[in-house]
Amino acid sequence: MHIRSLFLSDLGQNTPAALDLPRLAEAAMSALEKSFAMETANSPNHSPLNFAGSPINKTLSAEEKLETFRQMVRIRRFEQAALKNYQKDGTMGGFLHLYIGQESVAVGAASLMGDHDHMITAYRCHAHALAVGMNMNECMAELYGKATGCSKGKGGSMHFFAPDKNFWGGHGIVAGQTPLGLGLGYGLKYKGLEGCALCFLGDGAINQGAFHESLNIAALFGIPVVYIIENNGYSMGTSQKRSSAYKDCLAQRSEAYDMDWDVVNGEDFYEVRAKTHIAMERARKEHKPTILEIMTYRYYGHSVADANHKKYRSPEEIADYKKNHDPINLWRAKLIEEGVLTEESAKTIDTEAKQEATASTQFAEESPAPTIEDITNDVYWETDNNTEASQIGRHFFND
Ligand SMILES: Cc1ncc(C[n+]2csc(CCOP(=O)(O)OP(=O)(O)O)c2C)c(N)n1
Ligand SMILES: [Mg+2]
Repeated sequence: MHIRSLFLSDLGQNTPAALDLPRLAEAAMSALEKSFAMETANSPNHSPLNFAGSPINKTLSAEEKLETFRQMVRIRRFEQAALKNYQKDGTMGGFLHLYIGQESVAVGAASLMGDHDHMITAYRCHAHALAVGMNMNECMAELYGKATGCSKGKGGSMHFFAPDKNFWGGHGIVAGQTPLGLGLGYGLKYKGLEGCALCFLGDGAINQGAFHESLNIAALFGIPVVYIIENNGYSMGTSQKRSSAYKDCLAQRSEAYDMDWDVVNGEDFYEVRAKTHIAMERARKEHKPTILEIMTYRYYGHSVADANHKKYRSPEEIADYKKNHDPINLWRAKLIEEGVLTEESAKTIDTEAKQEATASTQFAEESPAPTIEDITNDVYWETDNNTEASQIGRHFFND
């Protein structure tokens, strides 16, 4: 049995049926994948499932590998500090959706981005923000609703943004980001830029009409967009099996739109990078969209308000993931095995990440709150720029 099938069959009745990955991969194989498979098949050291040997991973330097590990650790420590702060004294409010357990997905994808690539995601956005290079201070301050936050304290947990880093948020309407991701890709093609849009969504978002409308246009117009389903098995308290109709997997639905797809084992950092890279190249060079379904898991509830998260899944299931499938532990072990990381340097990276998170808490707590005068700023471009339309209060229709 393939490792991923084992991984899924461990999960019990609330989880997707075991996937036969080799068969699915064969069905979904593109020309690029075939050339990689042929290359690896011809090399005595690399089997097609040895993703460390994929072209994009072979070129990773030791320093770059360490950097990806550092990013994952920073994200986890940031979120653990955020949870602690949230529960501390009530000064942090609003939603808090933690990404803990899924770190390899955002970091793997962000590590592949070039100057013309863009990223957009749903409300579980802390990791994507840090992975594209936002700093902990602006992110923690945003959680506290402070003026120094990345969205000036008006967005909170669900709305981290950094347009200067090609990061377009942080969206609360389930699947609302999917037509926006399409638009990012359309913009690239329209401007003749060789880049792609990475649009993340949850397994619960795939049944939304807006997503299917986006898929249709993406395939019809040849838009350079990669839809990445982060399949953590649950949408709020509902398992994938109880919410979605599917044959073998969710990504396979793309076949109805004549679109390429693949399923990815999210706990294997090399696999995340290898398969995401193939999809990104397909978008950049051939203007073809792809759906990737990355199998992953969240350790905490849907948000901090989800106190019953051990009722819709067993404590054993969560414990199994933490013990056997944690993406940070697995990447750490791989890097130690490769001689890139030592136990000692791993500890140093962890200590530094904790210190950075603590410092960001202090920064956020000491930062000023937004002023009342600022409350209507950054809502309408017309108001901010004092256009004629804003003066008559009719922003969109002049007749
Ligand atoms: C259009 C819409 N319907 C319902 C909701 C309420 N809601 C918020 S998150 C969520 C579950 C989404 O789950 P999934 O897409 O799997 O993402 P995950 O939370 O697992 O990352 C729902 C139903 C919403 N925000 N928007
Ligand atoms: Mg989900």
